[in-house]
Amino acid sequence: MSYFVTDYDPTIEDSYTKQCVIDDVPAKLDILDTAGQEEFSAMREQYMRSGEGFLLVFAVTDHASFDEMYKFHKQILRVKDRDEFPMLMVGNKSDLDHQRVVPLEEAQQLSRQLKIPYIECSAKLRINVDQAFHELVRVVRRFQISERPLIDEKSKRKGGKKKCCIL
Ligand SMILES: Nc1nc2c(ncn2[C@@H]2O[C@H](COP(=O)(O)OP(=O)(O)OP(=O)(O)O)[C@@H](O)[C@H]2O)c(=O)[nH]1
Ligand SMILES: [Mg+2]
Repeated sequence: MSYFVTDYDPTIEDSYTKQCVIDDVPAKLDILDTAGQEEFSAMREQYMRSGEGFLLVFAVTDHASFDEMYKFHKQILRVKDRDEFPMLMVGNKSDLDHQRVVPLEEAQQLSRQLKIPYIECSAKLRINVDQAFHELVRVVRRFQISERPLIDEKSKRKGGKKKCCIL
């Protein structure tokens, strides 16, 4: 993941694993890089079902890619059947400032509307790439902690045996 590819080679589906320490807590990331092209959109709901957190990435030089953010966000919430879910919107290609067509303010406005954080990065210059992944892990962790009492309540209601959960 630490090299930059200059040719455009459309992704169908790639996966990576990475171990890192985020806020002093080790994390093992299973990263699924999915296709942006419409031809492969049939696979989207499948990976949305299994994902615990999502990076919604567009290019700040391509307004059409930004316009898709709203749709992906909505689709994830629908597939997850939730009002909110861990996601982070990422504006890539921040190095190409002279070709920028999505102003920072426009992206920040959508980020507020969708209630998901926004970060800009450059895969080419390796600016803010790790930060984007780390921030998503923080959002996932916060979400999963906030979900825990709900799970406990459910098992209490069922009147099941007390279980020891090692988390
Ligand atoms: N200048 C610049 N070019 C980039 C950056 N990130 C990607 N590119 C280039 O943009 C093109 C597309 O990059 P990809 O990573 O293949 O784009 P993608 O969104 O994964 O495309 P799909 O796999 O079809 O979804 C390639 O030519 C990359 O070299 C960046 O941060 N800065
Ligand atoms: Mg790709």
